[in-house]
Amino acid sequence: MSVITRGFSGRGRQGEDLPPGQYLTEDFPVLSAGPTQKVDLDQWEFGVTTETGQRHRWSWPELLALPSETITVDLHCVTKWSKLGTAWRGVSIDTVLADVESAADFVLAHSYGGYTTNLPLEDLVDGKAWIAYEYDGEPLAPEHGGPARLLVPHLYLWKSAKWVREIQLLLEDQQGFWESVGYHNYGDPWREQRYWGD
Ligand SMILES: Nc1nc2c(c(=O)[nH]1)N[C@H]1C(S)=C(S)[C@@H](COP(=O)(O)O)O[C@H]1N2
Ligand SMILES: [Mo]
Repeated sequence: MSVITRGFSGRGRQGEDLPPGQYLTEDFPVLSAGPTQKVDLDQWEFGVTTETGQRHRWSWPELLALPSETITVDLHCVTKWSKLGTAWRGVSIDTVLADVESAADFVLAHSYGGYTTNLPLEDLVDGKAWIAYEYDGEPLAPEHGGPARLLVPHLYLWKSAKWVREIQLLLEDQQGFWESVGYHNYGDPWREQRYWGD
């Protein structure tokens, strides 16, 4: 299956209409709060845990066996760079949630290395987010979150947790790493939601 996402807002993508305060970049900056994680694929595991403690787990071969999609999306970092038309392959969050029973409205995404970020569950479903493991036709490089990262392109890129390990489903919102130190809880680039109070 192939999905072309033109930007969740429906705007054109050729730079005529960048989110406010953003500039275009051609290269792909690396931004990490800590060291690049090196996760052995034999040990690697991705999980979904529900609010009742039900656990769903995928090994690396199990993740690769799930239906994947190619997606082309624009990236917007809160440090003001935007990169347009990036090409990825990954598994839709809809696919990993297909057999998960939950009444949750919120998610805390956890990464190898301890990074966390929070999102409303509705921002991960209906074709809006992926567990991405290829970039530009190649395995995702470790500095960009390989072997696999969350990709939520309609929000600022700090929501796209690199080295993603787990999606924790929650009945109540729980702030992640940047959200707890002053970054906006939601982070919509088109509304320039960079910091608390924006
Ligand atoms: N695990 C983890 N994920 C993370 C980060 C991080 O520090 N650790 N930084 C976030 C931020 S602030 C940005 S802008 C993007 C950067 O992704 P890139 O390095 O692939 O450009 O990753 C996000 N995901
Ligand atoms: Mo960022």
